[in-house]
Amino acid sequence: VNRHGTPIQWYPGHMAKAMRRIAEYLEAVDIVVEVVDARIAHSGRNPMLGELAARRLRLLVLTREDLADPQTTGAWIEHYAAQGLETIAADARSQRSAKRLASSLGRLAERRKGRSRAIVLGLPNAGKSSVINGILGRAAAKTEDRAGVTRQLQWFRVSPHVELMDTPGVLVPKISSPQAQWKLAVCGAVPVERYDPERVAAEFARWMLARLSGARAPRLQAFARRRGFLTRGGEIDEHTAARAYLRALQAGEFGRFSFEAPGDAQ
Ligand SMILES: Nc1nc2c(ncn2[C@@H]2O[C@H](COP(=O)(O)OP(=O)(O)OP(=O)(O)O)[C@@H](O)[C@H]2O)c(=O)[nH]1
Ligand SMILES: [Mg+2]
Repeated sequence: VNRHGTPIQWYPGHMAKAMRRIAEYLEAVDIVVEVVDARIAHSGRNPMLGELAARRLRLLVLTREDLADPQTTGAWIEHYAAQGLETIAADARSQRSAKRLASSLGRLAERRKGRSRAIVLGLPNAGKSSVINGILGRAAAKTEDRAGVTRQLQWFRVSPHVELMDTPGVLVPKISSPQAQWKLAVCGAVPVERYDPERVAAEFARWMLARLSGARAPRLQAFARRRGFLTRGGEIDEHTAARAYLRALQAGEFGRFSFEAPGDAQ
């Protein structure tokens, strides 16, 4: 939600075009690798994918396991496994995860005779390009800590038999629930200029205070005072403080948070 209280409307032209091209390529691939931030293992998925990726081999990668609550991530893996969806939790920057991802992809590819093509899909900033670099074992795809880095669809060769396509992150045309909106913003899927940090920080605080257990982040006011986010008049500069607060939350400085669990009403 932006500062005028209207819902985030983030579906720029390049994304609509990318979504159309992704749908075309989905026809030609055998394997779909869905990359989802483990902290939003429900809202971080693209609801259109079920239909678009039907009859393809599927792998769900829950990235940022290093920032998520480990127990909740385990519960998500069980939840999706029960639906027949192979799911792996990963820190996409680590070699250990890269090895596990490469072997899972290799196993899926072996189920196809001959060549296989895989496509990597997910929200902006979910870690798609990092997953690809891990599997390739080199920094071939550009990665950066902001949404909207990959702009083009691009093939990478993993082995003589396997090719992998990187794609730009796409959001659904309209983010449905207000709950999903702040979570996507906190997880970095929405570019910073598209939402009001004070509102998102307030939504996060409401969520955190309503639950009974789990990590506790400081209140925004306390954080702002401690870090010296003050205006010339000595008042708290809430806007700048809220941006820094969300960056710290996103980087794991307040502990590990999972914003959704399988049992929640979503
Ligand atoms: N802590 C942590 N950071 C990660 C992980 N995976 C990716 N990142 C970081 O998240 C940022 C985004 O990663 P990218 O691989 O560029 O994400 P993307 O999905 O390709 O993003 P777009 O191309 O913008 O859609 C980078 O700064 C990565 O280093 C992870 O598992 N844990
Ligand atoms: Mg990318």
